[in-house]
Amino acid sequence: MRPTMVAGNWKMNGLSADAVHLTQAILSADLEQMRPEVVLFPPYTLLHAVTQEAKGTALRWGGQNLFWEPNGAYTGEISGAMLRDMGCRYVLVGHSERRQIFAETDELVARKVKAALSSGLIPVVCVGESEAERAQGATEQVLQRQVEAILPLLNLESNQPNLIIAYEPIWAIGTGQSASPEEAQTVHAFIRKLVAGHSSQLAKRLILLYGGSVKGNNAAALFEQEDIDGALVGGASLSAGEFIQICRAAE
Ligand code: G2H
Repeated sequence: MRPTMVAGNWKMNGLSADAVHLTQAILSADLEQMRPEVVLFPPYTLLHAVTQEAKGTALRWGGQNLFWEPNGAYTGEISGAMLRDMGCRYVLVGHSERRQIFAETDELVARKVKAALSSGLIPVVCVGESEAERAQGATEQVLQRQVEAILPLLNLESNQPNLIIAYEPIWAIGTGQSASPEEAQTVHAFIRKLVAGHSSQLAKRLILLYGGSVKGNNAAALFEQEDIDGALVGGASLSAGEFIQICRAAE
């Protein structure tokens, strides 16, 4: 059985007091007893507050993005080493908001994944098709392109995958319209098959998260699917009660 993960992507939301309150409320759910790895992705400015609350607990945290250079004259950017310094275990790479709003290409995403890996972070690489691509029947083509761009970075010498993939159909993000469990399963199986083309062993062990309007009331049905190993949660992760409900659904 693969491990499960529930991750909260807070996006550009929250001030220090919100981070303290939300982290404390999540910690009150006794995460040690839960099966999924529970991870928070706060904005950079809140990493310190989350770290202060979560250090020494089962809760993990990560950055929402990183730059590929380790340091230097890159105003406004954050490196993998800086995230490690904040105790991060994970980093999101290639979220569709980064790809769409900040023009991140597959090539840039791959550079970031490489930088994350060499900093000792586990990249959670986001992939997903837009509404228009879906309507054109291009879902598999888009995913193949996005996934193939990062697969050369899989460490084939290890028997544990060095990255996580999150499938987030863009048409389902923040819209309240999640993919149905069956639709998501079909795509997850496709992604796992692409990975199996490089290593069947790693494909079996790869954690594949679903993201896009996951809520307390639809998480369990998604998690029942064979190839869905957890969720990357946006809007619903800003409510401790709802986020905990999603974590419990992954038990
Ligand atoms: C997709 C998801 C979290 P939401 O972006 O990454 O957001 O759950 O709000 O659709």
